[in-house]
Amino acid sequence: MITLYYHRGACSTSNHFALEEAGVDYRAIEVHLDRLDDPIATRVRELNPMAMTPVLVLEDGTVLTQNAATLAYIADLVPEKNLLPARNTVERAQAESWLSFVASDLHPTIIEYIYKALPATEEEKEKAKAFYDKRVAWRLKVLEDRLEQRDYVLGDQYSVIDGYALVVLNWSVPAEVSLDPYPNIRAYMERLEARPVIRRVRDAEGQISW
Ligand SMILES: N[C@@H](CCC(=O)N[C@@H](CS)C(=O)NCC(=O)O)C(=O)O
Repeated sequence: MITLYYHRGACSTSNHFALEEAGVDYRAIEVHLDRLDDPIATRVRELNPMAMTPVLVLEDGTVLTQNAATLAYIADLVPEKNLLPARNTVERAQAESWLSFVASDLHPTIIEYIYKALPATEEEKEKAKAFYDKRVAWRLKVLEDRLEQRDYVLGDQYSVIDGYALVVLNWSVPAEVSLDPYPNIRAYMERLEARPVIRRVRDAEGQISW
């Protein structure tokens, strides 16, 4: 049976919808990640180094995270229900573009709007800054750990994920986030920048000045 760890009303509820639509055997366990000593929260933090929901645990113990992956996985369990178009079709690529739109554009932008754009007192601004300092550091640490024994995110082989990660990591400059505490990330960026293809694209696009 699949286990879903979710937080009520959070993005993980979309996985709850998907499992229910799919009609597969599952159990859904609510978690409050802000409760530091709570055993379920501790378990989810162990399962997912991002300390976020959704977390799916498959029958064989495999852990899946990230909505774009978990929702696609659930949809593919029941192709006859058409929760996503079939893999290796143009329709699937178009659907994944919408899935990514929700996961990486709509979702984080609305969350950030809540924290950053609404009028805030000095105290609230400081709280938001502290919130983001922790959030950025946590994400960088996840990548730092991932790169401990790997040259690239997926292992020995460069993938499109690395080019994407490099562009986002370059934004640490305008974000004024120092990457000094992350030696694996620094070495990774240097490795990527040294790739002939990336050098060619850099030359073609011209130097960035932030
Ligand atoms: N990129 C992640 C984002 C997951 C996410 O933002 N989860 C939120 C709930 S909507 C969460 O667990 N937040 C807890 C926290 O930030 O401490 C995904 O798509 O799964």
